[in-house]
Amino acid sequence: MYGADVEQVAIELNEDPQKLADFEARIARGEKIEPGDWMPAEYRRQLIRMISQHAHSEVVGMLPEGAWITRAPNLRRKLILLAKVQDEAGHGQYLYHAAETLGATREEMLDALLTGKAKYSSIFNYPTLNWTDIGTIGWLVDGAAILNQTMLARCSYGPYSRAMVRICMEENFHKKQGQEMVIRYSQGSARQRQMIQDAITRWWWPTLMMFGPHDADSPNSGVLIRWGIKTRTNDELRQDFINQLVPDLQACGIQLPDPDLRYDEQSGNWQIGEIDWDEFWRVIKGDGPMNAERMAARRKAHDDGLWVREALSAYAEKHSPLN
Ligand code: FAQ
Repeated sequence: MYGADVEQVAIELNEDPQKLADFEARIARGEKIEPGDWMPAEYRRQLIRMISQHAHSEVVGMLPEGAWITRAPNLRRKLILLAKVQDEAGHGQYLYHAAETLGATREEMLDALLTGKAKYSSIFNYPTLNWTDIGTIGWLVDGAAILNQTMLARCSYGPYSRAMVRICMEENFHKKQGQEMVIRYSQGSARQRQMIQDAITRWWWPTLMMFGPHDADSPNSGVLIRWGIKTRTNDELRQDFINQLVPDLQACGIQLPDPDLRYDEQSGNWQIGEIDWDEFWRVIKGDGPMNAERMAARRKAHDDGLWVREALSAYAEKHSPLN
């Protein structure tokens, strides 16, 4: 449907054809769509879905790394990790604000997360088993997130695009600190080399899944690309990531857990074996190694924060000019 002409799409979506044509012309001119502007209901729905899921991912994403703050091997590493986890909380806040500009309330979004209606990134349902997982998350997971978010920084919706600019700057620092750790441990003692190899072996495939299903199995890509929310597809971004990471990890002496990995001279791409899509769908449907634990942690944080929300509401009411 999203390959069809504007008249046809307007009929399918029950939108005014002229308004839809004007909206699409603005996007084609590279203009940003702002909160008060006319937009199709489906554009609003897709953005709320994607931005709120993105916000949830940032917040749930604090958990795997947060678990290691008290176990960092030295003060420098602890300070870096603290700052990184705190940045992720900030990213969650910018993103919830961006979704609020579309009419979603914070309560609705949190309710959707806590009742399991909204998704968050599959990657955060895997455990962090040893300290080198922290460097691996930085280089691989933040690295993958940056590729996707650099694209989103150019998206057609103004508030999302602007939030992404700042988030990408911070994620770049996250990626660099992770890369520095992986390189250092890959040149370290036999134990450190074994630990970093183990971490990369565990995180490699789940990181590739972060980009989402193959394009042919991605129901949302058509509309997202038509309206300039995504400008690259899941498979294109995943391939860029593979092409960047494979030579760099191999240069560290790290083996990737893919017997089918090979360089294709003709396309200039590193080709991988088949991703375990059954695992991917299981994880996003709630049956990954850490789903239950992550949701329990978020529910507990929400319950523990009740007194703060109540205090803020009471303060706001007391100081309201209407009182
Ligand atoms: N996990 O039709 P598509 C980070 C769902 S931030 C879970 O291809 P779409 C920072 C998808 O929602 C990481 N679900 O979907 C950090 C859809 O289901 P729905 C998060 C996934 O939207 C680092 C269904 O599958 N980044 O890591 C996943 O076109 C370190 C069909 O898929 C963002 O959220 C997945 N991996 O493309 C924090 C960026 N993939 O909703 C802490 C914004 C797909 O229809 C530490 N989002 N699904 O029920 C996006 O760019 C897109 O939404 C994609 C998916 C690319 C994730």
